[in-house]
Amino acid sequence: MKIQKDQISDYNKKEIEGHNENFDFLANKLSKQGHNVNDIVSRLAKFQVAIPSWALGAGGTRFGRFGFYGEPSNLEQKIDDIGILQSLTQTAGAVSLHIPWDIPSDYTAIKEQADALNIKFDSVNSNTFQDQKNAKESYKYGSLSNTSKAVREQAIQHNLDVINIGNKLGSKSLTVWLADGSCFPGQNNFQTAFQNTQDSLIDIYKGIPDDWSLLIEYKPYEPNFYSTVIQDWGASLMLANGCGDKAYTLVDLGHHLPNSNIEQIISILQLKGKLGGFHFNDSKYGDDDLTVGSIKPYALFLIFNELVYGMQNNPQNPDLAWMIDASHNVKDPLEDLIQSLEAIQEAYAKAMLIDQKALKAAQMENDVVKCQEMLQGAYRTDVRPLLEKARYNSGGVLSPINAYRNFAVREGLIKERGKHTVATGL
Ligand code: RM4
Ligand code: MN
Ligand code: MN
Repeated sequence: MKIQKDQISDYNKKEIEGHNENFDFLANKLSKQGHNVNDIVSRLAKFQVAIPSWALGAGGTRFGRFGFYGEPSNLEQKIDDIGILQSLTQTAGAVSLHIPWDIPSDYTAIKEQADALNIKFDSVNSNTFQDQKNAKESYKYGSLSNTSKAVREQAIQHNLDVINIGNKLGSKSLTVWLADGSCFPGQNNFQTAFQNTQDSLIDIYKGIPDDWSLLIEYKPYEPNFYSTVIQDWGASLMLANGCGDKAYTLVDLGHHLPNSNIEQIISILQLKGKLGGFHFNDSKYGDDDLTVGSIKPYALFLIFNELVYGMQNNPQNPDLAWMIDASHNVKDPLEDLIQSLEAIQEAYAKAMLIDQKALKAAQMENDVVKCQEMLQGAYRTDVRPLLEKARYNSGGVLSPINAYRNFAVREGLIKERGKHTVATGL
């Protein structure tokens, strides 16, 4: 199913008047405050977020999985779904593949399909947290950290294979997330597990092409509940430094213990030129993988404040790999992704309203109240007309969720694919 250009322009006609009114009012106000509104809108239009190939079906929990009708059952259909997101939002210009869940069968065909939909191949993700059919060795007791050399070698080889696949598609980074760790005290020797992981990552790093990055993701617990080998950003940074210049830390918003100051972590990683990628989601307790901005929108805004500061002041970082990493049971995955994309853009737009120079001046004077007023002033601004304008200028729709429902996209997908399809993934 494809959304046609004239469907979009017909739809926008219904909403353009209301949009223009809201936009003019806001643009006028912001210009008076000294903001360059056109610049903000064009930055928003450029900001593209990768969609993970595993988020297009219904997510499961360890207690069950409730399917969603019309799910994509192969990679081509997943790319089609991202094409729908891209037509509506003009923000979902990339896909991030998880291997082996989504190995292309015909590389040329899949590249052509993605090109036609204006979708790039972002970071490729390896998977050594599940055993694959017919695999010789098992990852039950870890992969890159395993006490067995044969297991480590199999896991290293898998990562090298993933680089190879990404290379054929035009990806520029490999993301490694490990489930390695232990469930019980005494099960592992922490030092041996860490050292094995470092050595394995160095072997993988040797296979990273010159214009690629190796992104190392951390997570404090789950599926191992006593210890995780790469438990936090410090461990990830140490491992990245141990590999070399092309290795970076990847921050997943859900991978922190409650109340961690994520924006501070991001800020320091940027200062050191070691922030390589980002997984957006939201959570109340752990790695809940909920819709971005659904629980803690102010925290998301504070994170973007640091990211905007970093974009302006820390050229030592590579272009970040932005990705949504969320999936769950209760929403239509495409509507959910639209909401996440909107929340990301909203936080970004608000962060761009902070006058960084004035903030710095207030900080120099230790004017704590003024600093807070500046942050919260930006946060309280309803920036949605700016997002609409960015989408509209790029050929998207003014209100993606409404348009999605108005075009009866899910119904169309069910007609095309049937009800009981199941997507690959968790
Ligand atoms: C992990 C982590 C990884 C993702 C898997 C599916 O918790 O967030 O990034 O690849 O889940
Ligand atoms: Mn993640
Ligand atoms: Mn996660």
